[in-house]
Amino acid sequence: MSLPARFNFAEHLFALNRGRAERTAYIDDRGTLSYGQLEDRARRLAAALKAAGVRREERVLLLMLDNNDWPVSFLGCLYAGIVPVAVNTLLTPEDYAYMLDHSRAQAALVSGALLPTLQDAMARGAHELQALIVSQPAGALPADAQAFDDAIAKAEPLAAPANTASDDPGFWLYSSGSTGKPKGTVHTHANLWWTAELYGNPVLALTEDDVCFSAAKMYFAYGLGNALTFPLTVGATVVLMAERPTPDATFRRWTEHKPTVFFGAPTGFAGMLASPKLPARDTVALRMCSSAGEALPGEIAQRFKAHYGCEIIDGIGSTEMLHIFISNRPGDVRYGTTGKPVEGYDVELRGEDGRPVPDGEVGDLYIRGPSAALMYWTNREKSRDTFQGGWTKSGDKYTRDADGYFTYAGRSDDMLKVSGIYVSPFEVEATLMQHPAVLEAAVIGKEDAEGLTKTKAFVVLKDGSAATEDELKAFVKERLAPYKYPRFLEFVSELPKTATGKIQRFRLREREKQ
Ligand code: 3SK
Repeated sequence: MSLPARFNFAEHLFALNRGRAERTAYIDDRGTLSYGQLEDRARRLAAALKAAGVRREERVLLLMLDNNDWPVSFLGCLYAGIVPVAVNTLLTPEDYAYMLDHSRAQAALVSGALLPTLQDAMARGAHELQALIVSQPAGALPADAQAFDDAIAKAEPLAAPANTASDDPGFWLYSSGSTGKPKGTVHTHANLWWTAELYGNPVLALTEDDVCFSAAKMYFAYGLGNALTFPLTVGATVVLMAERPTPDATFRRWTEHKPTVFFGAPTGFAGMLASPKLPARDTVALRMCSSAGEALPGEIAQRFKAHYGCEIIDGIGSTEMLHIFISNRPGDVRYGTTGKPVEGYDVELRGEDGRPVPDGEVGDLYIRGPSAALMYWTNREKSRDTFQGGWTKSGDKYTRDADGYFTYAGRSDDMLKVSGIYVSPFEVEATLMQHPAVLEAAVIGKEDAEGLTKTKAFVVLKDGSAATEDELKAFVKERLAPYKYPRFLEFVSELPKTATGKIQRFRLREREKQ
């Protein structure tokens, strides 16, 4: 398996689907987009961006809800050799201000509903935006902005793709760490192809008759593969949903659009199984489900299978590796495990001495494979720590059994994964400490009754001050992305600390287990 030295992933997908111009590529809440329209609109957007002065290799912020304009934007940028920086739509103006400055984005593609947040970000700090293109504007546009549909209508399709190299930077995703700012993870055109070649095609084995639906949004590496790379590689149809993936919203798409393959995360599956509105088996068309983001408790997968007769294929991937590298396989699912390495990826579990650990022992997970990111942009220290001579450090701990199945054993750092999204305890603690009544705080992960991780905060109040649990939760919710607020909160008189004053979160974790 290899790629030519010159390779443009958008052109690769368009060429694969030129015989399917009339078939539906995407369905969103407003209508459908055929494969022919997808290519035409993406090439027009590519021309519009160039006309606006954006040059090859320059970055464009892509802050958009999942709808038909998202793949047009992403592929339009790639076609022009422009680098989309696809960002989480749930973040704060401060987060976007950092991303604009750090990526030096020259233009932004933004959903109308998110325009006020972006404008707030633009007012906060340095940015180099020359053009603002607004998808589905909610009202009158600012003088310097243009509507997405107008920009596309005015442009002629760009005649030819940028002559990109397979290893050229193709796009960025931001990845969060336990400390510091989010890291701009730079992926190549080839990396997208590799995830389809190694995981999408052989493991999922989608066909053009599949209808795919991903609860994970496309700005996540998981969602990008599920709703773009893998289905478009085989000419399948994708259902897109702009709203939050609540059980009700998901059920509506299951019964209206009849997806055959659903991509979710454990918290979502648990929520759906607990819902009194869970659709009956004969009202849906699911043939296979995928789960990632956090380890899937076996019991949830078994209850789902009993109800729908359909397997949930659990796997683990990362933003750095772009998609899944250890996975169960359809027809070979071992509940409670993440399965076996995907062919084409090498996986090692290393002990504290850096050497491989024997089966049954917990080790730090390292992966080697061709879809690894190039680097974290302008972050040499963290790039060196994560991308080590062909191997990528995942930050997860795993065990392998004698049959070769891998089982999740926690994170190597203090990071938490809540509903499949990384949360830094330090960020939540720092926010709690901005409250006038809070002296200090420590945040850990706590398993709920379903075995899924939620955030728990231990809070010490200042002498003579008062605050309620709800007040502090609301305080965090107002200041951070909503998924980061602590679901559990306990007031304590002091926090366990080392002699040098460092909070011992592991002691709090142990206490929770008792
Ligand atoms: O969280 C995961 O397991 C995952 C899977 C695919 C792509 C990206 C990620 C983070």
